[in-house]
Amino acid sequence: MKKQDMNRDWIATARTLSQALPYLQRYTGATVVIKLGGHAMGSDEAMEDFARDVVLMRQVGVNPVVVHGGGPMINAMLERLEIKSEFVNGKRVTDAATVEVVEMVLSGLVNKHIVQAINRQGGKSVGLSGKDADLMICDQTNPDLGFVGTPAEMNPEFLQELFATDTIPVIAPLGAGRNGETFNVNGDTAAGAIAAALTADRLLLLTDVAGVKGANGDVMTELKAQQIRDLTAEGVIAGGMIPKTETALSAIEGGVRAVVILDGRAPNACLLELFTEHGAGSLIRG
Ligand code: X2W
Repeated sequence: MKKQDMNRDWIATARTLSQALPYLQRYTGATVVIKLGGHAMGSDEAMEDFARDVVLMRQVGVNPVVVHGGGPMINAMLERLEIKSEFVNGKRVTDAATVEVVEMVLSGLVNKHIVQAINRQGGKSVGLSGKDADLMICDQTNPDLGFVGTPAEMNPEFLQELFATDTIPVIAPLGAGRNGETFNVNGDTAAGAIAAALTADRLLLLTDVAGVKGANGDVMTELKAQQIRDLTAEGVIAGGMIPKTETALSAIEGGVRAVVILDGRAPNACLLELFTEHGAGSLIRG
């Protein structure tokens, strides 16, 4: 690169930082829950980029909370152990053997992978699940699904203590049952419940699609809750998008200010959404 062009590059970087000031000010002290789905977790480089974005958020005074999934990683381990698995309405039928694997993979492998990536970028991250400090007490969703839980009682107070010490919680979507059971919770559902319990300013649902598509196939950048209901009734919102939009609606009803559904594989997706005028994905408000 020519010296002159290189200078231009740095000038553009400085300009970008300067233009971010109002956004940085707006989000100081804000709580942002980020759901990182298994399908949005790409290469090691992509994880490094995600971790850097989260550490930057913490650095500028945001309280980021990462809630993760890991469906594909659970599938891979179940296959290695030759345990068959099926989904009913987007939820894994979870017997006693399966829930052990789910907990080992999510709380162990996936959770620690994310924690380590954040710490390598200079953050201070701790890994938890919904069991820690009774964060997410669950009831059984439906006897036909086995150990699948629905969040019933949330105890998020201890997360405030972590925020006060600049600690970034990374949470696996498992919950404790009232009789000592372990429940497997859909990652989106867990993220929505945690965001509502914290009355978060933003819930970012990082997926592998660009956002909610309208009737013409284009991504809708802003939607009201009522539009989601209408588009779902019309069949425009369908398939795998339904659990995401349902999570968005219940999070908003639970007091979350806005929910964004966005492509987590896009570079710096979280920063683009929070700190630029451009935004990313579909922003949903009440
Ligand atoms: C999910 C939990 C992981 C998850 C499962 O067992 O796959 C249920 O289905 P993604 O990557 O976000 O899909 N739990 C009840 O949600 O992972």
